[in-house]
Amino acid sequence: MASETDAMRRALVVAASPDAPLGPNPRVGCVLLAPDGTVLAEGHHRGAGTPHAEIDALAHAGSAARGATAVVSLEPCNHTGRTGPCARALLAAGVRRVVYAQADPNPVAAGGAATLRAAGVAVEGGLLADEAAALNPTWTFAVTHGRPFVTWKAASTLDGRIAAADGTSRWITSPAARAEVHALRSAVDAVVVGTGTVLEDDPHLAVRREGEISSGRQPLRVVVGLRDLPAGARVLDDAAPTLHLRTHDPREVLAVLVELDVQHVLLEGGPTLAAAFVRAGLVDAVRWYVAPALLGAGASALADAGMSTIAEALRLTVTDVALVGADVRIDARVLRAHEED
Ligand code: AOF
Ligand code: ZN
Repeated sequence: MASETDAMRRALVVAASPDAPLGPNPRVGCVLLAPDGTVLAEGHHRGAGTPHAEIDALAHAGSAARGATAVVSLEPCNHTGRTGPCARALLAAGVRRVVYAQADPNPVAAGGAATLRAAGVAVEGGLLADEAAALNPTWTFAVTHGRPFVTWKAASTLDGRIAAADGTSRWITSPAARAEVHALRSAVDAVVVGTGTVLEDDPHLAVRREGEISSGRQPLRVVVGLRDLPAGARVLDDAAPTLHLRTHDPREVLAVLVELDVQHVLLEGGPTLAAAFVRAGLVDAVRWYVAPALLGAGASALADAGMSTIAEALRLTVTDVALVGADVRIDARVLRAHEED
């Protein structure tokens, strides 16, 4: 016997099964309960193009699904995309009640709750909705805002310098911090730098583990700017796909990327590119490594972003602080007016 809340907790756990990849689709779980509260079946989604969680659970339940309650972490879809629509499949299986957590923010897929209600199914939404959204934070952000979530990563000295006066910048932070950045890259969908960074530093931007190119997830490498890239640039090798966007407009960059299913961007560019994103209001979070070192002169992490008086400072909320090797890691969020409550 499981309560609907217990079943939803279980749906959230199975949604995050190890075989549910980070990718363009949300991670979704489903538990089917018999009228007496017995668990009939569980199911989860395993990535774009595979059956949705509801279909997976229905396949396991077979005819026992008749009269059941479906507990799903996302509102059942109403569209025929790569698969679906799940609302129709639940009806066809004879499910009588549907409890979902997060309403589907995807305009293409939304409307399943209304379809089910219109067909006489009892539908309840919102149970553990925040937990469900937290399972797919960047998917939720990207489909709600129509653009990827942007995390700006920077590494500086205590006095905010990213290079010395003579331009030397290798290595400000310790190996432990640099290893973490590779793990962060493998968790995002795209890494973005400017042409200036490619021309000056010739970064590789691929995910490496212990010096070797990782065989796991590699983000799309994106270079932004009008200048041509040198033919031998390391970013052009075949370790990961690379895209050169000949624009300086962060909005345009994100518009192209969201169409390519990029939901989380890691901005690793220099001070000019960072300033363009800050100026456009398109930095959502900051991952900062502070090395306990002082330079006193040299480039600062952020170029002029259009603020000239203290009241205009971009204020962040720190979400986490940790020591990484010899350095301090700070994670912070940019809270927009409507998010502050
Ligand atoms: C999933 N898994 O279990 C559910 C989803 O590309 P498609 O056709 O598979 O559709 C993806 C959309 O379907 C997704 O963005 C979400 O709005 C909805 N529900 N998606 O990937 C699932 N239930
Ligand atoms: Zn579906």
